[in-house]
Amino acid sequence: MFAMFTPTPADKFTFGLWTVGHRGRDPFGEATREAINPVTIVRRLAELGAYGVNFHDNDLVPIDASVIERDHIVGEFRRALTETGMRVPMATTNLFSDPAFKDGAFTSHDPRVRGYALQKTMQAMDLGVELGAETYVFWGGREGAEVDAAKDPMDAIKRFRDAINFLCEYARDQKYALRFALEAKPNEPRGDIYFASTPAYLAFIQTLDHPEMVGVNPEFAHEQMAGLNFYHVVAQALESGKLFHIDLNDQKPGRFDQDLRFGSESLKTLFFVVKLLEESGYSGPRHFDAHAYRSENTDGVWDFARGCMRTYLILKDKARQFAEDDEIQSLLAEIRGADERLPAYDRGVATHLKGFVFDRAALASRPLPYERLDQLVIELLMGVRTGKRVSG
Ligand code: DIG
Ligand code: MN
Ligand code: MN
Repeated sequence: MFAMFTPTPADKFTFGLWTVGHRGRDPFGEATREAINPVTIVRRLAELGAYGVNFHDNDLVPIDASVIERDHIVGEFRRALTETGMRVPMATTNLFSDPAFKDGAFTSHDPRVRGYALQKTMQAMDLGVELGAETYVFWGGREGAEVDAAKDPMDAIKRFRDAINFLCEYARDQKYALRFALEAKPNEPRGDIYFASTPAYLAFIQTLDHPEMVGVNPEFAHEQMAGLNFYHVVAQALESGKLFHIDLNDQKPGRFDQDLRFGSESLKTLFFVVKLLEESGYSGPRHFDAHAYRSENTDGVWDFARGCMRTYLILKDKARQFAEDDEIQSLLAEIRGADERLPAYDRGVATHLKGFVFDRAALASRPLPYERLDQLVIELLMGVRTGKRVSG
């Protein structure tokens, strides 16, 4: 049974260098773990069955590294990738740690900061492409405000649009086969972050010069912080063809961004997310943007990584059981009925519909056995149903 849930690269699980490399520092305490070298991370994740690693520019190359140091670091990293077969599906820029970005990067009032953010991103795009990245993520950790008197949110949106348009042109000019994925978050580290949720980005993308190049990278914890149903958010991104990447983790509602091990808190919602990803044919990486508890030692970091992948595979098998469960499927058929689509508009259809007499009482009296259905899902997730008809 254990072998069923052992990941392989075919599962396309990825981790950021910053996730398993997280040293446990938080706003109230220093690091509790030693740094783990990127080469070690590549090797250990490969041993665990991961598909790849992602990185911010400065996760790999320190911001003050010389050209010689950079080339050495990148060379060692590339060697580890080659030896292990690990990929780099996604890259991104750290536009949130350096104090220069204290009041934003792309949305800063200061055009010099905005220019530096573009420079840093172009260089990071070059590095990402050099190592094989096909998706480039933008998470605007500092693109926000504490004092709304100071920054016009409409100017912020315009500046962010100018930056993404500029970088799309850079990618086209360089002939990079990159797609961009925008990652939303409602707050933290800023009091409020612009584009607070994934739907906000889905609307924004339509206003860009090259909307076809840009999608979203929803993160469970961030949408949970915004009080949204992540399953619905991912469905909207998928339905609009804009789910270019996904950040999986877990989160308790109403807390700071916990970036918890996948499946450690929200099994039911994450079950539907895994079911959706697998049944929709989403072919992108399953990226765990999460980290071990601060209380863990380095061994615990690898327990964390193993747990993320194992829980995903267990939920994937639960989705199979759900699809094969006769009782669940017959309830779905009953609830959904014929599920036929209404005809598109023409004057005849509209006239007929306007004149039709609906029996409202009959509509209201239709049985909807959601209690039975949801109980079956709970029992499936709790392991007392195995997807086949069972007694009791
Ligand atoms: C935080 O959720 C952000 C950063 O870690 C990174 O820029 C992005 C990529 O997954 N997620
Ligand atoms: Mn997060
Ligand atoms: Mn993220």
